[in-house]
Amino acid sequence: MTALKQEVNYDDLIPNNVNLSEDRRLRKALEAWHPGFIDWWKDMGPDGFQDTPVYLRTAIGVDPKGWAEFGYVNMPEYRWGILLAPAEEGRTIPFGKHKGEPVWQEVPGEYRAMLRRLVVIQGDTEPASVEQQRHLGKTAPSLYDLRNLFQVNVEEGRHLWAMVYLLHKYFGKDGREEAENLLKRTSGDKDKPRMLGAFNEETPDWLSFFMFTFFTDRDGKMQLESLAQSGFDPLSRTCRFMLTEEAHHMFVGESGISRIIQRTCEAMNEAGITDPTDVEAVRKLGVMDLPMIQRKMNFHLAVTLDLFGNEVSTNAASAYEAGIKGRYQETRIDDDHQLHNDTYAVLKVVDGELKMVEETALNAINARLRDDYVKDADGGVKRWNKLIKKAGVDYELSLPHIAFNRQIGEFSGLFVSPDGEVIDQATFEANRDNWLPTASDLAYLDSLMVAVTEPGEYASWIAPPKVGIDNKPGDFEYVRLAG
Ligand code: BYC
Repeated sequence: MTALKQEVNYDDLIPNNVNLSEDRRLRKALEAWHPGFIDWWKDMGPDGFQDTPVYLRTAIGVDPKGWAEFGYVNMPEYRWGILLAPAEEGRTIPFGKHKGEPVWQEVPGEYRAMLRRLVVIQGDTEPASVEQQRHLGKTAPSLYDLRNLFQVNVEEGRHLWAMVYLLHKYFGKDGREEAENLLKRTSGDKDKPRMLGAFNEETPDWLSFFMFTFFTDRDGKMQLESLAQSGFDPLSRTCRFMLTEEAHHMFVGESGISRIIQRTCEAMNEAGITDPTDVEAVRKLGVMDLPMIQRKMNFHLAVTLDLFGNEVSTNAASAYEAGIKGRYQETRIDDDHQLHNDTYAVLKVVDGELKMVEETALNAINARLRDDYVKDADGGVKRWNKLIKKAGVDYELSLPHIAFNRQIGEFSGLFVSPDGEVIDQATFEANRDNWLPTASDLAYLDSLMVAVTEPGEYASWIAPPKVGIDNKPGDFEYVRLAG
């Protein structure tokens, strides 16, 4: 398939490659939404850094080779744009009952409600994460990390624009209302919370931030990959371009935790501490002990697995059949992409025990995506363990069992250990402090959260990165705090 090029227009208030200047009605609607977005950004975006020049990457095109440029930007002036990956000539619907038919350029009436719901849920997560990360700028461990936080934030803002574009362009009046509502819900708000559980959790410290970008942004990757398969071509193209940016968010998470682990192991070695579970001794060094990192992993994985919805879901089956939301790497899977005669093994609770049960493949779409996610996340954990081993420290991190501490789906209400053993509530509670972050973990983390603002310097608990952003030298001033 050949890609059709579409120039990016940077003269408009809203940079875009969707010919906004020729679609007066849409342009006016988006320009009317714009001030509300800026107000939301100023009220709910990074607290206290609105007039600070930050060395940011801005998307300036959709060519994989040269899509971004770097420069100092005050965040409210960031060029949030609407950018779709190039259209592929002759693209056909890759799965479901319309498989092989030309992709839709307009919303098919029968799937309108389903599509709108998926776009709204996707859109809701983007501003939610910015809200969750709002206060982290005040305690950044370095200017490098501060800049990465803000990069993630502005790109989540752009992803919100991406969904708002779809709502305005394709869903008429109710799309415009939904776009308004995306700015009205707030993470953690008692009356108007964000739609999905994980996006109402707090992100109070930088370990939480790195865990969030490693685990929860990776759900973003998997969901966007599935939506990028969509037969509704504008959604597919939007998600494909969003994925280009998403990669950096997971890099921030994986490398952030790698740098924390590296610093912990180095400090332990320098001090001659050989027992990684001697938490008191390790904490005296001002670094993050590995058992606490494990407990944080347990928490973040469970919360994120809940984002995949019910393992067995007729919603997901309908979206697949309709050709609206596919599987991870759909076009690379060797089957008929209709799945009427296929099954997929799903771990379920049978008479109080965990057992693999063959489900129809269509109903198991969510379970399969979650399985693909776990494999992807496990790759990162293996890389962390290599670092620990290389440092000569005797400790291994591992992902907890998928049934551990779940609130949504098959395992909700069940008590399961991180090893996957079904237990009773009393046993769970007795072990809670070994398995999930404790009040003392959180207090210790809080005590470590002190901003480091000298270029090239880092907090006691994190190693410097191997290379700078945009290949900048170690003492580069990524954020000009002085003004
Ligand atoms: N919390 O059949 P079910 C990202 C609801 S992250 C609360 O089980 P389905 C990002 C569900 O809405 C990716 N409610 O699930 C990351 C439904 O309610 P209704 C975001 C939940 O529909 C970091 C009911 O339970 N994108 O991009 O098959 C930073 C039964 O639903 C939860 C998407 O998720 C929950 N955890 O699948 C920034 C893609 N889970 O409608 C960004 C779009 C389920 O009956 N969304 N429910 O009232 C979807 O594909 C699907 O809606 C879900 C759920 C995968 C979320």
